[in-house]
Amino acid sequence: MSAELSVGILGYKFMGKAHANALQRLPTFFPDAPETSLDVVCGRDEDAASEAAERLGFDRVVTDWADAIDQVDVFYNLGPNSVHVEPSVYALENDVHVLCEKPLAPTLEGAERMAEAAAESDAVAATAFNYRFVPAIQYAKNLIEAGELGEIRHVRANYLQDWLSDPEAPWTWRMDADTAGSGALGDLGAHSIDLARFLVDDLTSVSGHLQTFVDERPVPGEDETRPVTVDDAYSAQVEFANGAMGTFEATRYANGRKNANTIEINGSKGSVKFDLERLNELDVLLEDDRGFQRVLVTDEDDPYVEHWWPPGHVLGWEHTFVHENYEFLSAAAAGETDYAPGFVEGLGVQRALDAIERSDAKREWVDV
Ligand code: 4PW
Repeated sequence: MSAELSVGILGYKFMGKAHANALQRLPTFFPDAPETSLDVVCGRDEDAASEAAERLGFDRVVTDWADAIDQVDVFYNLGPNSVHVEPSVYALENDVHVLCEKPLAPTLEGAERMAEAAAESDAVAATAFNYRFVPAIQYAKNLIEAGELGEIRHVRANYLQDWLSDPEAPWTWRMDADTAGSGALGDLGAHSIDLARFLVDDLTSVSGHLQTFVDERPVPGEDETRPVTVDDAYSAQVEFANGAMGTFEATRYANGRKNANTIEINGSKGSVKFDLERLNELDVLLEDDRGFQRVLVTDEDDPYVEHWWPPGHVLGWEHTFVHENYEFLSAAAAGETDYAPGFVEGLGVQRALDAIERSDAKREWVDV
């Protein structure tokens, strides 16, 4: 492998743009990050992929994912969930590093195959849980690990959006069970569950509830509708390994909520509250406080902040991807196969997603 890591991406829309932007920011803001060359975009539609390659700063295009993987050091799997398994396994079998978007796979079996391939590979596997890399979330983690909140008792995690509340909003692959696996549960709940596992502990049992509000949606540009075969919303009660209890919810129908990814953790000595829509802040209550104090997490000694701007010069959503890519590429260059969040963590979340669906189907508590 050359000193420069060549990168190939599968999927060049929303997540392609987010990761390409991150890769381009790294040399300026994280000069110790491994050097990369933006090599190849993979897509079945050659014209669309060529347009994306030019816009995102990649050199060339291939239409077959195996060809792309054969030619690069690092493979970014940013396509729909149904294309996460085979290309990621193929890359890991060929010792090509992989960063795969979440949820890891449409099914638990798929995620298990991916985690097995990662365990047997010399390459580094990452699951793209970008919200771990928000400075305020890392600040919360440091407080929890230092025992500042005491024994953790409650976790309350919501991820609320409203882009489907109009029943005429168009059908997309995210509404198809074969392509996506699940709906709001996997797309949004995966983030909440990962944050809870990162900050608190593993989930051991769950009571889940799923709901689909609109059963079919219009197909853009065609005079037909297609069925919605995933959940529009979920909620879950959760038991953690350390004895804490949790309540989780995600929906695409919370009118007025655009990207409200929130988590609140209450311990025996203190609490923290985070809201992605105010991602530079963390509400903190410590032992002697009478109320929450709003901490602006933009000081130079706050996680990742020294790479950016002076205090108060706030960061945005896209910076989470820069931090994530910095950590992943650094681990890839160093061959750190125990990188987290890896496929082990992706599988851990997938087990919880699967348990929530099983619980809903049985209408009873189940073990994760
Ligand atoms: O992180 C979120 C995703 O999981 C994003 O902000 C948008 O909603 C895109 O997919 C989901």
